[in-house]
Amino acid sequence: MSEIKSSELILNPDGSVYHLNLKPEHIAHDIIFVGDQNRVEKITKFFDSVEFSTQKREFKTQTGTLKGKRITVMSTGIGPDNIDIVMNELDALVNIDLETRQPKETLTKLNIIRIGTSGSLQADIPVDSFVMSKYGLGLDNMLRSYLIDDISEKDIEEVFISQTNWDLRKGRPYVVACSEKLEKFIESDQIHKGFTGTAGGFYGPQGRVLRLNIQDENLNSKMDAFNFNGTQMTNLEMETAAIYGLGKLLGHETLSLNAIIANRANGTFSSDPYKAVDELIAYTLKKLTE
Ligand code: R1P
Repeated sequence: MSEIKSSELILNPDGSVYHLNLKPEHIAHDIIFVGDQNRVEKITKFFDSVEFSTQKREFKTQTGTLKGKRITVMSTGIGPDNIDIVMNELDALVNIDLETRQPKETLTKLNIIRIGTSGSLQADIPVDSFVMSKYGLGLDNMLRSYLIDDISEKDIEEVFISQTNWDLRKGRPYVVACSEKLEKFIESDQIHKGFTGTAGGFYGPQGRVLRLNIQDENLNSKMDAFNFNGTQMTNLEMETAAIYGLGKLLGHETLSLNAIIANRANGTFSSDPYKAVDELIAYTLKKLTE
């Protein structure tokens, strides 16, 4: 195979990948994603040691060890466009030989868990609870740049498009499932299993109206009412479906966990959102190391 050109896989002068500033030896195979760069140290402060730390733009990475397990924690910033960068560059670190610029013959699978924040769409998933996304529903289109027919759940997509009367000029929603392996590892009766919508923006794309009219003012009530064989949409955020989609395409295990900090159904916001996130961090680290 011909080598991947330097305009396509961009490396910094020190050989690290362009946006993440990382070399292969800097990352563990167990990775935690967070959105907020200030959340990285809220996790690594529990580590027994931190061996590596770097940051470029919103992408802050620390790798260390907790109870003998090597873990990398990385902030992705906000949104599916950033997930495209993070997933492709992480994959390049393990599955492309950066010297020869050739894909490796033996592929490495990463385990990636997101610890995020999200707004619930259902009154019975209250603020301060946790949601593990069984499915990600991408409303953002980023993944549509790839060939996704083999990994997307077209039957659920069709029902969503029809029940919400989705205007396809906004692009075609896609649905991708989580890693069953990681789901079994992390699940418990402390965590809701959910169906998570991933929007390409925070305001209009999530049905929030400030000063601008939105294309479908009934979008949120239609999403609340969506029902696929008893499965309802639980929450909305901006990364999960993109992580699941690129994870499946590239061959990595991915799971997204969110602390619910707002409830869009009853208009409430957590009185202490940082506490909810801290509790989800503690829950996840315990599960990863027990
Ligand atoms: C929006 O405020 C951001 O918060 C949520 C959304 O997905 C989006 O990234 O997650 P994080 O707290 O993980 O960033």
